Amino acid sequence: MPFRKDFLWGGATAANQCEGAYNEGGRGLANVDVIPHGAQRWEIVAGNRKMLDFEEGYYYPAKQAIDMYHHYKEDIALFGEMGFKVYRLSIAWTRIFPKGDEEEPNEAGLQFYEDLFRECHKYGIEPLVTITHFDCPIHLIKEYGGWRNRKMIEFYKKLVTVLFNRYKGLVKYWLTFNEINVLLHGSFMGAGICFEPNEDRYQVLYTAAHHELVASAWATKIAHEIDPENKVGCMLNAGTFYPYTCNPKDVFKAQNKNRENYFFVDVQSRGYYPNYALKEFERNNFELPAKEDDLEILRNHTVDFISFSYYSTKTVSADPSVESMNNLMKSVPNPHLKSSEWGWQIDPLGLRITLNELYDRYQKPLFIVENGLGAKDHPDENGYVEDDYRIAYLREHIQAMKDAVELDGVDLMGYTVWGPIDLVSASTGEMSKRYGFIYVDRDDAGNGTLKRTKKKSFGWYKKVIQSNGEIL
Ligand code: BGP
Repeated sequence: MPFRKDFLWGGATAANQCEGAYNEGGRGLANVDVIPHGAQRWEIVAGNRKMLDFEEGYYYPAKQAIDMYHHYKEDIALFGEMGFKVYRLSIAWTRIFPKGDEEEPNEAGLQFYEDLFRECHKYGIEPLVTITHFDCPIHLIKEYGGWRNRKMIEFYKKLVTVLFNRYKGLVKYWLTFNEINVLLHGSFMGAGICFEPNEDRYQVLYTAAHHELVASAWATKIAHEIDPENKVGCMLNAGTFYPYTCNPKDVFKAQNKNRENYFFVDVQSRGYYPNYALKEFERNNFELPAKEDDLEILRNHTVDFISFSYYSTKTVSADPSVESMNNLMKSVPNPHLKSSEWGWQIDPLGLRITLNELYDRYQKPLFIVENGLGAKDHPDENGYVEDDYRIAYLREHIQAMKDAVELDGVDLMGYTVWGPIDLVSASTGEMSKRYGFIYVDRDDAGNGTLKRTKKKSFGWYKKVIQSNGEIL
């Protein structure tokens, strides 16, 4: 049997991509609410165009999303029916602290998640909670500049202390920051950063990174103090960079690109800044804004496990004439791989490679907390979707992870498919980029009944879980 008996099969969502109800239960406004669908989206996500409130003429998909705020009982029942062992979800910071710097938390928000966690436990589902999944209260951005400001560490510490106390006994798996490395690319979405004209972006980004890394270590410390049962993980947007050719220049470039990502986990898992990063800081005249006991906190409070999202590998070339595709991270199209309808390349063996790289490097349990295929679905008149393409994608990826466990000895705790129920896409704001086992009747402009319908993949994944990955 390749997988542990207690292997955590399930699915993953993020508050802003599914909850909706943006102004209910005393919730405040967050960066993720004011990122519209459409041509402007990427500029805003990246922090190049400031939009800190709703503006006329734009559609904001997070406002209603799939309205899970009001449908969570129905949705969790469906996850239970599939046999989920774990459900990864995120807390909307602004439900707990609507502005972010209040003295007291918002009871309605705390109660909402308590009810939701209790609902999970009814079905034997363990919640896995992402403390921040791309969300930052707008007030903290307007007032303090988001994660560029050291004060964010204190606000975050306050948030996590409230969460760990309130949900003691209900939640034991926590992730500190979703895809922490995304702050380098989607800086407004990842860290609430809007760039000022002509400022030194390197300084801003690595200052914010330091603040998040220290906040993450504090969270680990506080989690363990409040409940020694708590297990805290970091979360990386992973996918190994391949060299485009065997030219050593390409290989070296790939090594450097990998380090740009592993940098975060190096600190979170080993507890100190690696030499290659210190040298890079020096070359960029960047002085680490480490104060007080930062370095000690980092060293003494490393994560218990390493989680990551995996959609694809990336490819780099040292030759500037070789063109890249411009996704979240630039990548040269890999001629050996097919692509999804959104140009994301499909590489199941790359998952096995990534698992091995991470395990070799850190020797800590791994958790794949996102993987899946975003595709256009075509429901029949009853809303039923025959999504064999999605089943094929997942089957190949699960086989690759099985190989990593069975043949390579990687220690893997679990696997949560991204978007087990259709939800809003983070990169495009579309509904039509669907990942789910459950179809949601809603389109890119916000029309639809929100009715939930099981797709073909629903029954397939149920069998995968039932057989602990034996039947694919
Ligand atoms: C990851 C994010 C998720 C999710 C996923 C799929 O980067 O953590 O929030 O959305 O990617 O991406 P997309 O929604 O753009 O297809």
